[in-house]
Amino acid sequence: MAIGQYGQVAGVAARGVARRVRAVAVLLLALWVWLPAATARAEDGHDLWLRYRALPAAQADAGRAVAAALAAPDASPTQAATREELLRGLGGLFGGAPAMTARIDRDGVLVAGTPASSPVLAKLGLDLSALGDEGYLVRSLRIDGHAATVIAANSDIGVLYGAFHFLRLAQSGQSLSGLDVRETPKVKVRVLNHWDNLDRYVERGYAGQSIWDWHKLPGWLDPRYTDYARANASIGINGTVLNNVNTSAQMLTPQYLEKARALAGVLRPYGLKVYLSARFSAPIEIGGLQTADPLDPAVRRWWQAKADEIYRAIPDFGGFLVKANSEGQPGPQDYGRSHADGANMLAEALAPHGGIVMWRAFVYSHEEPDDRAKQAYSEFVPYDGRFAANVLVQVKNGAIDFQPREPFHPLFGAMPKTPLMMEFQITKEYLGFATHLAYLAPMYQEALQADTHARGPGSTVARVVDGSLEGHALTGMAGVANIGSDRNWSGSQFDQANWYAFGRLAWDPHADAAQIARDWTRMTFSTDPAVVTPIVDMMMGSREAVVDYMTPLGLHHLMGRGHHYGPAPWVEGGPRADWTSVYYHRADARGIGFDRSASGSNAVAQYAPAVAAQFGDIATVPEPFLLWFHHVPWDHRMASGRILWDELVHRYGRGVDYVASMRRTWAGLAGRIDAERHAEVAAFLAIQEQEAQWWRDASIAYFQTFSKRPLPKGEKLPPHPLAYYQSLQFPFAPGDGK
Ligand code: GCV
Repeated sequence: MAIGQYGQVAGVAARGVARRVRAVAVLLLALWVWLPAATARAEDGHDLWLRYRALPAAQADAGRAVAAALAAPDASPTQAATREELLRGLGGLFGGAPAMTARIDRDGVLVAGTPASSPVLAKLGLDLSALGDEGYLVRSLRIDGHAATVIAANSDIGVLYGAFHFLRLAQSGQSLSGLDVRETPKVKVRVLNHWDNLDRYVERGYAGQSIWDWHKLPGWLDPRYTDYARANASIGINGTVLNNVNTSAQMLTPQYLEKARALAGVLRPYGLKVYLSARFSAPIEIGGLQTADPLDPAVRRWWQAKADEIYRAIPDFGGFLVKANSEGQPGPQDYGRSHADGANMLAEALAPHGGIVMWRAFVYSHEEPDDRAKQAYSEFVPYDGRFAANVLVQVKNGAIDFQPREPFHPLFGAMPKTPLMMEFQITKEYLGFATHLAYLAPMYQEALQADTHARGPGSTVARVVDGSLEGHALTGMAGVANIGSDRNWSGSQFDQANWYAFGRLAWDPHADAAQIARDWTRMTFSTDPAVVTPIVDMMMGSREAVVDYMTPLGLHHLMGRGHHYGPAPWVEGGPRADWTSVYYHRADARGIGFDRSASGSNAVAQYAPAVAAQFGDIATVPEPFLLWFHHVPWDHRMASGRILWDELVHRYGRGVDYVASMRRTWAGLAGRIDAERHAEVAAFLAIQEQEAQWWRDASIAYFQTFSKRPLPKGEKLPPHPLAYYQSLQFPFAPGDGK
């Protein structure tokens, strides 16, 4: 191009640029005027289930009549938070906040407080003795001849929980008259476990970065921390472990303890205690000692001094969570000591301050070639009764690792002298990451309602966890958080339901998954039955669909290596056999499945005799666990009348079909759900359908090389040869362990 020409072109370009700049300026001005209004209406899921959008007129009128005025103290931070939440919630729902009052001189006063904080409640003399320090009651009654509602408890936190209960009733469109609610938590320690690293990377996290902005702490307290605390308090969660179980010792340095102190200050008014994951080798890494041997006096002194230091900064510190001698983490076995030795050393350091140790039973040894499913039991049962009184042993729901379906962990019921806390995974490491709609409460409920038979029929896992089976007062439930920096907190709208359901089940492990789904849907989307019913139906079958299209009939651990994304039943080789897929499915020309019966690894023997007999016999094992416990011939006749191979193929397809049906249901809700959230869910469901199909096709292509059988009539062949599925690589899939 000649220079003159260039100049001419440049001149034209310059005029074009000027025109574009003017156009952009006009657009920006328009946006400046329009955006505030638009964003005020935006529904991107950031408000979680605490949206407090205006109720339909009739419900709002009825609500206003019940809570026209509010008598609630605000002398303590928790009281202030309670009052603020009630004003915010009732104001949003009823179209105007109630007036504040100190007297009951009319109908429709909502009274919230303790006998110590509220003169009205002190005069009423309600019997609160059975409520403990976190329970509450919500009751409609008459005070001085006026209709009133009271939210009463023995502690400020109890009142806050009660306020959230009242708001839930209002928000989910339930009647606010004739109330007589009495609630106490059935589990004492109800905690989230964040697998968040100090560089904000979240292991197995699919919702962005860690919400803890460590670098800016303690100077900057992101308002999100308060919203996080509100959301947790609304479902009764009372603790949070801030850092990953695969932790750096840095967390225990003064620099980071100062940051944790700042977070504790924000979370405290909402009843959330801060806990930390502790690296067992910290005395060496940050303490300058030569050893971390739990029986070494210098090591014990180091932990005691560390505990004293932490409690000086955080007087209500909850305690430590420890992953030891598991997946390369240091632990007491490095010194020939036991898990009890390690846990008790930390327990001793925390005990004078009232802290606890949550010692994880997720262990499987590098040296031990035994069935991985058996190892935690083998390592822990001999120490039953040897743990200090302030130790909870934290046990995953199943013996392998948060698979879409696992039988309950055989440790439940096998350590009667030790309080065992449940560990569920809320983040969906093995259930499709953020994009697959899988409501996990039915999975949690399945584990909790499983009968260990430890003390005869009715010895459910829930009764082990709530302490009622063996009379333990220290009880707990942990959920591996799915929370991150994404606007919608959990990576998807529906993953919020799993956070919500975890909290509700930690409060009451006997609660019902469908009821929880109804409450969540009413609060999150709409109280309209035309919306609630299809959404709840869709949610309730969603986890089973994932089981179907990923790991039907008891198959497990068949996902991509390392990142765990997508199907890879062909994974073999590498550092250890029990990190491969072939170790778990054991497909061959004869059949498929892991023989854990008496003729195989005999893992069934770790269950109580009645359960072992049921699981150990191919004729009585429930079909959902068939291939977990047995190696089954391809032509084994199933309850449906199909042979095993045909049944497998059928289940894969059934899972895909379910996702297609969820897409149709969701499409039918267009216009009834705000456009932004509707579009996001629709897009994610489309991804889920593609990926479900991928799981089905890849799995069938692979297993057919063993079964050597045709697909049943009407079933479509995978569109690609096996080599295609095997060639797919995902080096940047999120959440991988580092
Ligand atoms: C935090 C599985 C996960 C790991 C996790 C581990 C655990 O193995 O893949 O990322 O590590 O469980 O629970 O400790």
